[in-house]
Amino acid sequence: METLLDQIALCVERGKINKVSPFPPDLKDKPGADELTQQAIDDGIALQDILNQGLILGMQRIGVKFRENKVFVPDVLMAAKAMHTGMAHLKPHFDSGDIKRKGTFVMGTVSGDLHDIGKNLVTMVVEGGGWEVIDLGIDCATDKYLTAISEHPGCAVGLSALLTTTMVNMEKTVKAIKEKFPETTVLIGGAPITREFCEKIGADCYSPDPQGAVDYLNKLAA
Ligand code: B1M
Repeated sequence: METLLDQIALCVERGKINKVSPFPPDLKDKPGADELTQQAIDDGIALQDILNQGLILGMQRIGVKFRENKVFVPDVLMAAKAMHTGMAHLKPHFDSGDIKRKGTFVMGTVSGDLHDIGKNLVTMVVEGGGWEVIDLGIDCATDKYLTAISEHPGCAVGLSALLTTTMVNMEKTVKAIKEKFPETTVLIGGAPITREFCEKIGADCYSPDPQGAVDYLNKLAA
């Protein structure tokens, strides 16, 4: 029998936000991540299970499908919206320390680069994977990353670049991070980035897609 947690995972995966949401059409008039998460809390299901076996599982499934080109950007956006709606019910429990996140991930698009669609997808999928995400935005100078790292000790850092001309800024920022905070794990990505470039500039991980980034982070947290 389908459990409440299965239903929550399905709602996130399919982008079903709440009962009044008409999307997806085959789930019209059915409760969404909003109502089902509240119901799970009311039923006394462990909060960590609601997060891990409901919301995060759904987001992980959509991340894998996106990597395999089985779904597209709008599907990930809808899933993230459903995830956020459910997470809103858990937020007071995060604030009180009843549920723990896996760690903190600081993410930004590098200096001189204004592209943020890929960066936003990475932040959504990583957040959906159970991480607290600090989104530094676009056009991030090196100092912005360094300040964020000192404000969030132990965080992992992600950099995105979409222009061949801003790859040089990515290199400068990664080198500065590794010089000042050698223990900090640095992930990089973006259309022109390659594994060879990652090795050359001394970053720890290159992923071509958001799910690869969260898989790498999850291994670190395990
Ligand atoms: Co720009 N642009 N753009 N642009 N733009 C490209 C990147 C370009 C390839 C287009 C082209 O010429 N064919 C080209 C770059 C060429 C090059 O460098 N060799 C280009 C150019 C030249 C420019 C301008 C210079 C144009 C001009 O003004 N003359 C200018 C630069 C502005 C600046 O940044 N300083 C510019 C501006 C813009 C817009 C503002 C109009 C807009 C951006 C809007 C926005 O982001 N809010 C834009 C867009 C939309 C594009 C294209 C069309 C799409 C980029 C995109 O969002 N892709 C792009 C051409 C193309 O790709 N077809 C292009 C979808 C997104 C989901 O993919 O960001 O790769 P992506 O992210 C992926 C992965 O790479 C990965 O996960 C994501 C999901 O799979 N990923 C990570 C990304 N970061 C990661 C980090 C990780 C892990 C994975 O770990 C940390």
